[in-house]
Amino acid sequence: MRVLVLGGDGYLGWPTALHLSDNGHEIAIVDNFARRRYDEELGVESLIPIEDMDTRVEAWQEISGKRITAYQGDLLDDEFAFQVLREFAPEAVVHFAEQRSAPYSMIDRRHAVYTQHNNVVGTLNLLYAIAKIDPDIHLVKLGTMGEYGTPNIDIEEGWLDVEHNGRTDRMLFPKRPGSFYHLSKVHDSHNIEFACRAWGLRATDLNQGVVYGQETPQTARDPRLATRFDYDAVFGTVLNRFVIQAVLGQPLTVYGRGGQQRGLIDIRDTVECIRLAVENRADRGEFRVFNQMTESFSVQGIAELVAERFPGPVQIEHLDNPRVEAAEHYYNVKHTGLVELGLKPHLLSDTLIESMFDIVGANKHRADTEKLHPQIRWTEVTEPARV
Ligand code: NAD
Ligand code: USQ
Repeated sequence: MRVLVLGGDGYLGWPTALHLSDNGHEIAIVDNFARRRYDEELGVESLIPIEDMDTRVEAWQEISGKRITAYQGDLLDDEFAFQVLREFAPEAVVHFAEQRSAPYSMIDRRHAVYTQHNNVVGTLNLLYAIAKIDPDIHLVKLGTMGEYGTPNIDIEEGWLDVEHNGRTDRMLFPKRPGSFYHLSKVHDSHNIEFACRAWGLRATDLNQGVVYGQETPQTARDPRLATRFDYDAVFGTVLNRFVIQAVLGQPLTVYGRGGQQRGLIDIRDTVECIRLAVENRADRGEFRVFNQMTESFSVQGIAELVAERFPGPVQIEHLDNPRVEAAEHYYNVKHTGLVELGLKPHLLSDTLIESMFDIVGANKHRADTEKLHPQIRWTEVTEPARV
């Protein structure tokens, strides 16, 4: 299939492009390199060195003999979005191209506005481009488990059968997310569901949990194919952070008591889930939702697991939680849709953590320990003087 990967320079977009290319699909990627600019703004770098896009694409062609077309451009530029869809004529579009950090979206008003504008308007431009150019294109969109929040009932895959005052309906599962970033994904989901209903588009919304890991079979073939690995308090995700903290001999930073629970997924399963969603497309008019996670853990449980596996002493520190989230809560998520399509999950109890210690250990000299400590507090309302 011809698959366009939006956000193809990012942590997940690049390994997904390689995985799909390796599986025989014809791939083009789009990126505006915003993620590399957030690094400059925050004064951090990926722990593992990454190449520029031209070098990555050339290296893949040299190693696999397969070509990936790269477009530089911004989804906020509607003419660009329309032009790429016309030129590449994809059968599926995989959409990763959003600002994805919850703490970044909570820095101040400017960052909240940027996040929602970038994510919601970019997706809206894409919906119009698909509807106008070829409504048969399957949109595979990265959402997040955090859209649901932590309700005191079981979390279904996107939809909920409701009985109210003797009447029943099938409704989008109620959402109660925990940051302006997570809220941008809720707004996207509603816009996409409406476009499926109004224009007969076909879409799969993948509510993905927190991703961990750095290598996939394709990225491991050559250092020039490496994907990024974020460890700082703004973009680093919880398990990746705990691994580098253990390696550096720094305390693991559990926020609050660590009773908050999350769905997790190995990066190798992320790329496979995308392949399964692309190859098994939604019907015209269907807004299909999968919960793209394989296991649930409490944050304290993740810290204890890392401490248990690390071959050395590890200290766990409980910091005042900089976020607003439930200290303890019910969490039971249905996630069978992707398994029914053929996903065979890698579980955290397997050997991945050990291999992460090695990869991270080899690059630990690149870490800036100053960037490990969280500075952004959800309860502070920060209004910069100028936008
Ligand atoms: P990332 O920031 O590494 O990658 C996103 C890419 O999109 C970046 O390369 C960025 O430059 C690009 N981009 C952003 N806005 C753009 C725009 N307007 N036009 C063109 N390109 C743009 O993020 P990631 O970790 O690879 O996440 C990818 C997607 O998966 C995101 O939508 C994120 O919300 C979702 N997700 C990520 C995780 C995770 O743990 N990393 C978990 C659940 C969901
Ligand atoms: N946490 C700690 N200590 C840390 C870092 C995080 O206790 O040092 C806690 C947080 O308080 C939170 C949990 O770990 O309860 C997860 O935090 P995270 O930063 O790993 O994940 P989150 O902010 O939710 O965002 C990440 C990605 C985002 C994606 C989301 C999936 O950055 O793009 O959407 O995971 S989910 O969490 O399922 O919504």
